[in-house]
Amino acid sequence: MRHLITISLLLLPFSLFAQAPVKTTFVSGTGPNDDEGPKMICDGRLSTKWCIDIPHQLPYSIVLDAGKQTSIAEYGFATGDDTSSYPDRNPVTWRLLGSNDKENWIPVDDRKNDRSLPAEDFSEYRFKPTAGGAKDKFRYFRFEFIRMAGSTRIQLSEINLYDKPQTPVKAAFVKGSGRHDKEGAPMIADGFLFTKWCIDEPQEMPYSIVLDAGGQTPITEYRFYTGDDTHSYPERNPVTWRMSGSNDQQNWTTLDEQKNNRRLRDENEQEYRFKPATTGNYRYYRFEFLRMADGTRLQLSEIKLFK
Ligand SMILES: [Ca+2]
Repeated sequence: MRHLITISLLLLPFSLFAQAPVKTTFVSGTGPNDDEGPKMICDGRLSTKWCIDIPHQLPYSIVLDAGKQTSIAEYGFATGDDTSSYPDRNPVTWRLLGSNDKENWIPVDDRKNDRSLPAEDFSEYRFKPTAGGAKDKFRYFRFEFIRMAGSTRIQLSEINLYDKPQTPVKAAFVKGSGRHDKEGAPMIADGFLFTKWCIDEPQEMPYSIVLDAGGQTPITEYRFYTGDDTHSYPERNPVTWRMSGSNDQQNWTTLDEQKNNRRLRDENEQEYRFKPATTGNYRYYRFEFLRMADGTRLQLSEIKLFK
């Protein structure tokens, strides 16, 4: 099953990206122009990657041409074909700069020790630029990769630029496990990270939450947010869960299943993004939590859906 999904992604490389990225062409980059060279970063294929280990050339760079002056709402890094085995190659410290003449470069984004990229293959993670030039229009964009998670080798299969941000879906709480008190299930969709769903009712497991997208809406990404004291209680993070879609709240179709996924860390109010294995035209979305990192208490501050 997992194999079939992987193969279909390779055959339809753009299907992974819910929204069409800005068309870019390669200008320059660090490394030899071989089959794992820098050109592979914008060939539109997840099956090819930029994978280099040339420490004396650090920081590694990639320059892309957006074809015309463009304001970048978000950019995405897609992991490689074996990132689950080599997560140490994920970049954690980098800069993004913009220019219109390839000589004067303005900071667009700056990331230090950002561990957002998952230890997963072929997985795109998007970032919203926040530096001084984030809202300005540029034709050329230069990425400088300063540090990786645990190695001097970097690997990424694609870098995508987006002129529009991913669209959040306004989802209303329908029902959920446990008492609806001040740490009850409705807190999962109230829009605040300082309120949370925190439940320890083993007889009700698996814990579930149902959200209403307001109309039939294919969901291409969901995000979990940890609680206000997850740093002290990381054992409350979910590790095994299922996401399903329905239009009548009776017949549910499984869209994603995660087993023993340890992506959520011991950090408060942090965002973690997941792509469902399947999307469909559903109005209601259910999350069932089957196991936590340790024990039977679950806590999350928010679940958000994106189309
Ligand atoms: Ca590629």
